[in-house]
Amino acid sequence: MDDVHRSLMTMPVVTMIGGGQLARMTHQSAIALGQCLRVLAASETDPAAQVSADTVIGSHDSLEDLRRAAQGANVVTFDHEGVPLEHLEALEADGVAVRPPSEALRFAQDKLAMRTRLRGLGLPVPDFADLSGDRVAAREALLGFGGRHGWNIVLKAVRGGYDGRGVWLLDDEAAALAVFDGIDDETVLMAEAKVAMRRELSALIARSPFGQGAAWPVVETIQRHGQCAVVLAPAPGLAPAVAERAQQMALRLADELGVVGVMAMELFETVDGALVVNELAMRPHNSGHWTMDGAVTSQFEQHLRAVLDYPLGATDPVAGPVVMANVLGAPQPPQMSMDERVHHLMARMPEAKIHLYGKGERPDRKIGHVNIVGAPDSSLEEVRERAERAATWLSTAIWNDGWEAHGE
Ligand code: AIR
Repeated sequence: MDDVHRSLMTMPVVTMIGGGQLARMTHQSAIALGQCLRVLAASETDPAAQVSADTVIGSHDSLEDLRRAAQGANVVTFDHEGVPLEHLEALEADGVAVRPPSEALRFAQDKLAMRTRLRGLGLPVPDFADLSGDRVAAREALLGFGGRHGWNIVLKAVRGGYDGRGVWLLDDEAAALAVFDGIDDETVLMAEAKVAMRRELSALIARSPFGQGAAWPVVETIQRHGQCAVVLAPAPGLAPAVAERAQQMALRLADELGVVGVMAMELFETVDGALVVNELAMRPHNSGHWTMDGAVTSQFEQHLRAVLDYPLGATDPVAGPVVMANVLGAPQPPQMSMDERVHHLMARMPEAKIHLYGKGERPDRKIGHVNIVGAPDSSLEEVRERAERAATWLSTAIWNDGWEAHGE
């Protein structure tokens, strides 16, 4: 064996199930750490399959494909929550190191199990109702729950929803019943009380099997059309004691559940300043994309460190406030090619850090993001204006401040 192969053989192999943008960006960090992330992707054109030399084409729903992808890998981890729990348990029974383990991941896959467990641990959650099981009884439970909350409720699919899919914000009985009665037999629903909130926050942490924990500054997330559009890091005007409480809640939960890797705890800050847990994700998360340019250790590197049980990296911000703005597919993809849009953005905003995922432009689909890292004395408003201007340009080929390049 030659030297290169001998040295490669000592480096770990991490398999990520799913070939989306989260796997693609994890791959970037794997390269820096001397690894090649193996991905199980549905097709060769998936964002991560485009860049990984070690792609296994297959389905996360097939145990056989999962076993092929896990073969010889040090650990198996995830870019989405969609892998059936029984397959994860089968891999674990084979002796595969599944991280996060199925015991923890099931709480990120099943919102009803998550709510129940969180409440059991004494963490603040909105009031909720279990609408699983017998449809007639569940309909009765919905009527009772809706009535108690003045129909100020949300219906959620217990499994499978993300980026606004599988969530219905409702205001009256007729709308709630229309959703409930129209749902297919496979979808299990739950109901939650709407929280009177000031804003949404995210506490992003990482935990290693050794038990080391690390927390990035708590951020504010701004949602549009039910999905994250902009992230302000750190959350402006957040009382240090509240930020610390959010971090402690996330770290404690990760410990209690045995989470390994990056975990995002999405929170509501209520109008009276309390925190309520909304969702959990046990993987790199949109609310952590700012760390790629704005923190000493990015969430993608940290996820690899954590699943491989390396010591964790520093989570400090590198400069002033950071704003991340998602590039979302426009309602009508612009005539101008993405490449030309990139040229124009680079010409006008040389400081913009561009991250594109190699995805087709479908309306509202996350196809990339832009980070603007402010100077220590920058105002958040000014940094945010730049980030949103850049992301809107990449989405639509329109400058939202009316600017037009002259002399072309
Ligand atoms: N993802 C997973 N859960 C939430 C999100 N945003 C990422 C993963 C997944 C990709 O989004 O990287 O593979 C799927 O994106 P799309 O646009 O193809 O649905």
